[in-house]
Amino acid sequence: MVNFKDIKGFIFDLDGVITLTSKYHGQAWHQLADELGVKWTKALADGLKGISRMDSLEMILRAGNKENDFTEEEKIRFAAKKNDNYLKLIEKMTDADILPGIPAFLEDLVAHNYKICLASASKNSPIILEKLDLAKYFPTIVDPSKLKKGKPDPEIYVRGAELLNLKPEECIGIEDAAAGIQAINGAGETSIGIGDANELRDADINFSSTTDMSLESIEAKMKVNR
Ligand code: B16
Ligand code: MG
Repeated sequence: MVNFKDIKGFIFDLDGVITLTSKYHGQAWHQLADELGVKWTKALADGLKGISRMDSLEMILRAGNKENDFTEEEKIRFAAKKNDNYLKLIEKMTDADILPGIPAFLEDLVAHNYKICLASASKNSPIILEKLDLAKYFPTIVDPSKLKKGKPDPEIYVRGAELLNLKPEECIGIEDAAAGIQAINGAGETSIGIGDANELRDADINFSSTTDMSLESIEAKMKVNR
């Protein structure tokens, strides 16, 4: 584990760390799965967390043994339809939808001159940050459409550190999904897992919720693990 004093930047996942969009993703995919005749299950809903839009569609089709039933064009149409529904569902999001502790944590990062970046698989993240009134904290956002591979591949976190002009070991990544923790670890950054510590056991540090996360609590946990 690196020394907390060497940390210069924080790279955030969006869904499950800053706000909860998974319920809206879930609703929109559920509707599409029903239309395609694929049985919707909790395992399927959980498996889609952190996964890109097209990879999510492939996962749903595989769950219904329909992976070979559609052309690329049809798949692109299905994904666009899901996204239209999703955009309608997130229309009413406001700063009340920010997870607890996040605004104070971001303020503290700014006050201590840490660099901040967003590493979300979501192409809709700039819209969501605007709705949450958090865009000012994120001058740097990794564009997921420019990436070759989605999480768990480390590419998105490698790119995040590059955009911040930092070495990976100077960065902390924060994630709520196992695929995301794998991506942070693969990038050579320090990983914080938010949520179930067993599910996220590969994280360097765990917090059960965003409420418990602060610069002080991170420093304390990093010291214990050294
Ligand atoms: P979009 P994250 C991810 O966000 C979601 O967890 C995942 O369910 C979604 O499919 C993905 O973004 C792509 O989202 O369709 O809006 O481009 O956890 O990486 O912030
Ligand atoms: Mg997430």
